[in-house]
Amino acid sequence: MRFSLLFLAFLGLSSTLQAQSPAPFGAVPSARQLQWHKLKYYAFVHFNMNTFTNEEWGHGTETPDMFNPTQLDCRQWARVAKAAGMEGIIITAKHHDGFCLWPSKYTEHSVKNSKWHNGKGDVLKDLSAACKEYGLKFGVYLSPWDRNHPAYGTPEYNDVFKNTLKEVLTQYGDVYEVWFDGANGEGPNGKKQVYDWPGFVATVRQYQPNAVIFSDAGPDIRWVGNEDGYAGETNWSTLNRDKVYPAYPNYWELTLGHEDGTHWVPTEVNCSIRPGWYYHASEDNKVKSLEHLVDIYYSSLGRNGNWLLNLPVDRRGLVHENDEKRLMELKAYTDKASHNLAGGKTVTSNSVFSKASTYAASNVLDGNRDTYWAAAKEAKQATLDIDLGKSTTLNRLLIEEYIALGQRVKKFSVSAWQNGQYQAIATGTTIGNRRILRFPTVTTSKLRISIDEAKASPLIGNIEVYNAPELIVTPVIKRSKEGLVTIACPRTTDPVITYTTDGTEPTAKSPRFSQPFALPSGGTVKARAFVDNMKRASSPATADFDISSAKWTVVSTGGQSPGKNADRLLDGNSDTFWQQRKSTEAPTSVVVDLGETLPVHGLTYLPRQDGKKEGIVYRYAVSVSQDGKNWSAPVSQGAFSNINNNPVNQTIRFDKPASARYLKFDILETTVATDATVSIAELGVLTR
Ligand code: FUL
Repeated sequence: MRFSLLFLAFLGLSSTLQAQSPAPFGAVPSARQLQWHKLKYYAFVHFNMNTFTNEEWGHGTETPDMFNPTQLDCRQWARVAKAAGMEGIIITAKHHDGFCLWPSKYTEHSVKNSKWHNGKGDVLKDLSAACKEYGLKFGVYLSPWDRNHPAYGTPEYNDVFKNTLKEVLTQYGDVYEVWFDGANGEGPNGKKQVYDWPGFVATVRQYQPNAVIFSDAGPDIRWVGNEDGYAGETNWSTLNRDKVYPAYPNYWELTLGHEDGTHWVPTEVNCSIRPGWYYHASEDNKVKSLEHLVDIYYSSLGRNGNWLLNLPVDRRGLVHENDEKRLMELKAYTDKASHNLAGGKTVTSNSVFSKASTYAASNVLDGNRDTYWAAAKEAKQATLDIDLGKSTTLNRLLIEEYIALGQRVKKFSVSAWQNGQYQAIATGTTIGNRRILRFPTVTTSKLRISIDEAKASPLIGNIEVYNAPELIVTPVIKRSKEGLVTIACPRTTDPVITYTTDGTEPTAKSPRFSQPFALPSGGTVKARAFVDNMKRASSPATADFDISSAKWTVVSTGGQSPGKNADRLLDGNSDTFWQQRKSTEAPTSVVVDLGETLPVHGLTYLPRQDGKKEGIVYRYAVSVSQDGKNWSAPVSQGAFSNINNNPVNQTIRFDKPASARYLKFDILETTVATDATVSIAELGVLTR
C-alpha cells in the first residue's frame, strides 16, 4: 500500500517535471551526432597513389612502387591543421584505385609492396600518432569502389571490404568519422559491385561505436550535394533517410535537407583548397583566395554544416607552402572576425517556457551550449532583445538552436535600434546547430532577434555578435575571344587595380589597370585591388592564358554545320555554353579550325558552370588534321575523372605535341549516359 502510494506520488512528480521541460520535436540527433555537432572545421587530406600519377581517379593498374614520397611527415600535416584551427584530419586511406596506405592483408595494392620504407611504411600509423600528439581527431576515408581488387564485382568483395575496414578501425586507436565515398564504377573485370551497405555500417558500429558515418545518405551525416563548399541557406538537419541512398540522383535535395524528414542526418560540407582533390603541381597558383575561403566558411559552418576542407598533400608528403600560407591567413581573419561583442550582456524575451528561470533568455549569452532559452509552450514566435550596453559596431550574428530536442526555426530576423526604433538589418530561414548571418556594418546599442516562424516553440542555446573586417573582393581576370584582357573587382567601390604580366606579385606601384590590354599569345596575369588610398589590398588573383581563340572557328558540331550558339564554346566567356542533341550514333564530334598550324600540346575543356549536369562530357577522344578531312588516329583519349561532382576546367596533355590546323573533339560518353545532349562551356588549346 505504502509502495503504491509512493509510486503514484512519483508518477505525479515526473509528469509535472515533464510539463516543466520542453518536449523533443521531430527527429533528434543521437549521442554520437551531438558529439560531432560540437566540431566545426577539420581537414580532409587527399594523398595516395594519385598524388604520384597526377590523376584524380586512378586506374588500379599502377605499380605499388609509384607511391614514393620523399619527405613524408604526417606531423607537419598535423602541425599545420592545428595551427589553422582545425579539429581533426580525415585521410584517403583507400581511393578508387584500391591502393591502401597501410599494409593490408587483403590486397597486394598497398604500401607493403612499395619501395617506400622497403614496404614497412604505414601512413595510417604515422598520421594517427601525429593526430594524437597534436590533439586532433583522426578519421578515415575509404572508397568501396576498387579498380584493382580481383574480387571486385563479386559477392566475395563485400567481405574483403569489411575485413579491410576492420583493419583500419582496430589498429589505429579512436576513429571519429568514417567517410564512405558513394562512387560505384567498374572494377578490373568490368563489373560493378552491389555494395553491402548494411554490412559496412554494422562493421563500423562493431569496431568504432562512437564514430559517425558519412555518405550521400548518412546514416549519421550526409553529403551537401556539391563539392564547391556551399550548404543551403535553408538547411534542415532532417532527411527522409530511407528514400536516399549513395549516388542518389536527386542530389540537390541534400543541400537543403528534408523539412520534417524522418531522421536526423546533418550536412558536412566538403571542398578542396585547390581546384582538384589531389595534388597537381600545375595548381600551385590556384589555391583558393582568402576571400573565397572566407565566403565558404560562412556558407558551410555558418549554414548549419561542418566544414571539411581538403589539403592536397604533395609528392614530398607535405602540405604545400602556398596552401599553408593561405590557411594561416584564413585563421588570422576568422580570429579577428569572431570576437564576441555580446558575451555577458543583458538579454530579455517576451516569452519564456513556464516562466522558469531554467529557460531564461540569459542562457543565450552565457557561453554554455548546454543551457538554453525556451519560448513558452506552443509559442511559434518570440523575440529576444539584447542590450549591448553601449554603441557597438557589428556586421555578423551567430545563432544556435538547442538541437538535442530537434530543429525548429523556419524564419527569423534581426533588427538594430536606430533613431528610436528597431530597424530590420537581416533575415534568415533555418538555424539548426549553427547559423551565421552577414549584413552591412551597423552601429547600435540594442539588437532584437525575432523568431518569426517555428515548427515548435523555439529553443536557442547561443547567440554571439561580431564585427568582422570587410575583405576586398579579389579581382576577376577575363580574356575575350579577341585576346583582350579585362580585370574587374565586383561589389567594391572605387578600387584601384594593379597588375603584372611577368609572374611577379602586383604591388601598389605596379601598372594600374585602366583599359583592356591585348594578350593574344597568352601568359600569366596577376592582379590586386587596392582601396582606402592604397592602404588596404585584396589578395592577388592569377590567371594563366594560352593562345587566344581569335583566329578559330567551329567548323561542325555533331556532323552538321554549326548553329550560331556554337560560337559560345570559343567565346572566352565561361558563363555561356553550347549545347546540342547527341548524334544518333556516337560520337558527337566538334571540329575546330585554328586558322593556322600550331604545335598542339593538349586541350582544355570547361564544362558548363551553371550547376546543371546535362551534357557534361565524361569519355572523349581527340584527333588532329592539317586539312580538316584526313584525321590522325586519336592523339589522346580518356575520361574526365570526377567531373560531375567537381566541374572545374579539365586539361588533356598529349603524350607528344601534334602539329595541327584542325582539331576534332569526340564526345564518346556524358557523365549521365542517358543524357540526350552534350554541352561545352569552353574549349582551349595548349601550345606549350
Ligand atoms: C568523390 C570522389 O570521387 C573524389 O575523387 C573525391 O575523393 C571526393 C571527395 O569524393 O566522390
